[in-house]
Amino acid sequence: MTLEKRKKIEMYRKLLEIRHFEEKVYDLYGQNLVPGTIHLYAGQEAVAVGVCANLRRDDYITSTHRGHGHCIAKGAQLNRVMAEILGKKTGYCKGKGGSMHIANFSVGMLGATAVVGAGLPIAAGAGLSIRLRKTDQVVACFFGEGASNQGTFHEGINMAALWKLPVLFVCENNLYAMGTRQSRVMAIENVADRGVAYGIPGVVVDGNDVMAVYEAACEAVERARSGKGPTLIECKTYRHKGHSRFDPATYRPKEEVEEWMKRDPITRFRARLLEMKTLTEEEADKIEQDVAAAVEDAVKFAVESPFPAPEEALEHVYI
Ligand SMILES: Cc1ncc(C[n+]2csc(CCOP(=O)(O)OP(=O)(O)O)c2C)c(N)n1
Repeated sequence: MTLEKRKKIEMYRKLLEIRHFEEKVYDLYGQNLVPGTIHLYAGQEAVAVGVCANLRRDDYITSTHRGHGHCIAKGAQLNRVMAEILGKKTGYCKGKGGSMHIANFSVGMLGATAVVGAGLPIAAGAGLSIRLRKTDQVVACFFGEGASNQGTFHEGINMAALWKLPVLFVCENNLYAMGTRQSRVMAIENVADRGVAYGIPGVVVDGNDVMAVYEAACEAVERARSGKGPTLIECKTYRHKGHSRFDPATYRPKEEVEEWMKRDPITRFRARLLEMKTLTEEEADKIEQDVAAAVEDAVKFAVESPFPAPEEALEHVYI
């Protein structure tokens, strides 16, 4: 299957948006402008971009604590995501969600969550709502390999499989859950192998190859939209930074980090686009410059936006 040129360029731009965005968030955190902590998505961009490039605006996603990239890939505006992370009133949740609880229903982003594994039953629930409303929407549910050891993984996938709900369960296997290597807590190498226990397809893809992710998700979306039920897609990937902003990630061997850095999803996709003559060097550079400028604008917008007033503290929240 070949991807048309426009789609590939759009995906390249989105990958860059997420990378530049995350680098800025890292810096802003260092300047003490970000409340709480942050979990950066740099290195894993091809997963969110490859999956979301198959989704319509009215499709849904559920996210994790590492959710900035999911939000941007699903079509959220950089300005308002950045403002939310900085706790500003102009953010998608009026500054009250922040990095780990950002949601934006207008683009189908059902929410980030600090509770590991919480997205799976939520995605099954959204899938059930689609079934009851008789639409042809789908849900993509992102989670880590650590989350796949939670009971919610079993509960969510089991019900979705039983009722053939239109859900893509997308495991982002970045090898570590905080500082714990997968091999210390799981007897199997591939989370996708667990699909068989629920009677659904489980596929492993190179999560640092945006086209491979796109193609796997394309098949899973077709399956979901046509009423055949969920697919479990495991994307093998790697985060560039530590688990959170506080984590220097010294538990990862230097050679392993170097090896994965060579497989950076953006460098690889750029090389492929040049090789396929989809873009020239100049065109690729221009896209990156435009993205860098858009991210700068988002920072300016967020920094200059006001905080919510103290008397608004209890508005728009569940109490
Ligand atoms: C229910 C629950 N248990 C434990 C934690 C603490 N915790 C936060 S992130 C994390 C690791 C999650 O790993 P994974 O699901 O692989 O996602 P990754 O951070 O690698 O993206 C843990 C254990 C939590 N937030 N929620």
